Amino acid sequence: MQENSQQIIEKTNHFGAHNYHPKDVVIESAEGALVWDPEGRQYYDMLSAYSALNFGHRHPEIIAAAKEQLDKVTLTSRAFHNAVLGEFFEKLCQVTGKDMVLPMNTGAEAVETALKTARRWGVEVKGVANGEQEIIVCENNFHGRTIAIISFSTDPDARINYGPYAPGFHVIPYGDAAALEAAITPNTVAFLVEPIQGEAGILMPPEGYLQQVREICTRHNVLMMADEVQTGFARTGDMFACDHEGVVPDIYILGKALGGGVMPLSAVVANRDILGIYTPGSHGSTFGGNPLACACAIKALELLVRDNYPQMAREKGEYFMAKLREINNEDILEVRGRGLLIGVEFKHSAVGYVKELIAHGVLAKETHENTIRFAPPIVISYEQMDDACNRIAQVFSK
Ligand code: IF1
Repeated sequence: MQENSQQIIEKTNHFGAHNYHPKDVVIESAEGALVWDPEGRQYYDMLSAYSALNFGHRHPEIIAAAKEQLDKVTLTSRAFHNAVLGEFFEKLCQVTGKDMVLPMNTGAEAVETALKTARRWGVEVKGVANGEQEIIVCENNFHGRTIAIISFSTDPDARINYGPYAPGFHVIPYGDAAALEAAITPNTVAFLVEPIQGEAGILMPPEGYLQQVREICTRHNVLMMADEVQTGFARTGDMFACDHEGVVPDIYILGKALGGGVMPLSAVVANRDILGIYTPGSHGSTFGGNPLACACAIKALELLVRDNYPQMAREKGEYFMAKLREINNEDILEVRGRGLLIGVEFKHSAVGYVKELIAHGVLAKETHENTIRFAPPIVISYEQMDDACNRIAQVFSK
């Protein structure tokens, strides 16, 4: 039976837990930067599954790689080797400049893996007593939804009534290097940080912050763990957002776009002196590193370099941001961002605008009420950006 959007929404709301409050749009099919609903209405996807769709919907070469793998083998188990895992590791090491990869599935799992890595490294390499390890994190962070991660969230919606909370985390203000220095103790094993805070409203730290963090972490033998789940893989106009300050973290936490927008795939990437702490049985995942996800990732990593996605995002981002800045609306406080991760902050709630944008064929979402995030697939064309910006201007000028 062919259902219309309203019927689909009602069914979804009836049978599904209400841990989301989606906008009234049903996506039935998609290609590149465009999506369509069951009634055939067309929209620009300006959210890109929070940067998981950097390559656009159904990039033809990623789909071809997935189809080829579908006809061979999709899942083995880490009890055996699979024919594509090694190649995926090698390619990810080339792109990150690191030695070793530990694959998982979701961003939250990669963050959990980084936390476990740091705790174990803290005992086995740094010499901290087990149970005494401390990890420093930032206010307004977003790192995922697991118990450990929400234990150090400062967002009441994300953590309320999920206690008891995991100990061993210390929260400091974001963008404040002095606060990091002051929070470090002999038991500190790691500092977990987003190079740009996404969920907090596309917040860029003060220029030089990441370099200061790097210097402080090195001086205190504390692991710098960059959560590049959302910012990684060209989104911000560099391969990684840390590149903007020429900073190399000890640990990259990666996800979202890594699976090419087709499969969930995440990873912790670091050098041997850190990831070398793992021994058989100490960590793992049924689907982590499965052949289908790896085949998608191998192609995605290849495209990133071959087609120079960082440069694409940088140039398109500048173009898009300039167009947004031309829009005349006294209620716009700021247009900010880097590459194609852009936030438009209003003096008041942006929820009404989001609704209007959708009615005008532009899918976007507010973050923290007042800021609208624009993060189209990096493959969006200039013509499409022009058209989308005209629609956005129409809405914002009202
Ligand atoms: C949702 C936000 C974005 C992330 C960073 C880890 C994860 C995320 C920096 C976890 C995930 C997502 C999750 C998604 C909404 C989205 C989001 F608004 F909630 F904050 F992108 F900005 N580190 N971010 O941004 O990755 O386990 O989800 O694969 O609905 O929770 P995951």
